[in-house]
Parts: sequence; structure tokens; C-alpha cells
Amino acid sequence: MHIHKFEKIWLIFGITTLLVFLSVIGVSAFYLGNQPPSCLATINPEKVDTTAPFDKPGLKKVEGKEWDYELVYVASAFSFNPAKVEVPLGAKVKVIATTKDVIHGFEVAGTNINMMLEPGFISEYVTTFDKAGDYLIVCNEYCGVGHHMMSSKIEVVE
Ligand SMILES: [Cu+2]
Repeated sequence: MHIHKFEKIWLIFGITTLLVFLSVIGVSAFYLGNQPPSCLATINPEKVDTTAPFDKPGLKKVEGKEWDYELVYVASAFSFNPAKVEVPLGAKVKVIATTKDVIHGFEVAGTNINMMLEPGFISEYVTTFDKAGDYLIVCNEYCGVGHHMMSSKIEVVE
């Protein structure tokens, strides 16, 4: 079978690209241990309000962990609890969030925090707030008629 020279080059290019991308995913998953944020921790979505740490949403100082604070959020149609929180500048914060009803998004505008909140799963992300200012949290998964009203605010203060 005759394959044109350009077609051969294109096939080699395509297959090489595929192998490069597969190795990047492989190294990232199995060597660096990167996983989807909600793949491990689960929760009964009907008992969120009575399950720690979601029974007391908000910012908490913690000792003896890799991070200084834990920031707990409960999302439900159509709000985030807490609606506003103050975080000290430079604090290393673990954001822990879940939803009580449907899938919601958790995006902190202007940062790389962007999680999907799924009923029954806990989403977590560790970050450092090293720039003072107000950060808007929005839901970026369409969740119903009040979706556009879902927001919360993080104030990073000195
Ligand atoms: Cu929404």
C-alpha cells in the first residue's frame, strides 16, 4: 500500500502527540499523584448540616497541619454558606466544600480555584492568599432559576 510522504509525516506527528499527552497524564496521575479533587472523600448529602466540618461552615484556624486555616463551605440552591469571610493575608488555606442538593460550581474569580461540587462528595483545595483584596466566589455550573444569584465573597485582609 502506498502512503503519501506528507500523510506519513502527519500520521507520525499525530501518534507521537498522542503518546506524549498520554505519558503526561500517566506521570501526573501515577508519579505526581494528581487526582480529581472529589475522588476520595464522600458524605451523605442529606446529613451535611450535621456532619463535621460542615455543621460549622466558615474559617477555622488549625494546628499541626500543612495549612494554617480550613475554610468550609456548604453550597445549596441558591447560596453559599458562609456568604462572606475574612482571610488573613498570606494564610495557607484549605478550602473544603460540598453541596446539599444539586451540582454546583465553586470558582474564586481571579484565582485558579475552580471546583465542581457534587452531591455526596467533598471537594478540597489548598491555596495561599498572597494578594489583599476582595475575591468573588461564583457558581459556574448551571443549577436552576436562581443560579445567577449564587455568590459569596472572600476578603483577604492584612
Ligand atoms: Cu449555579
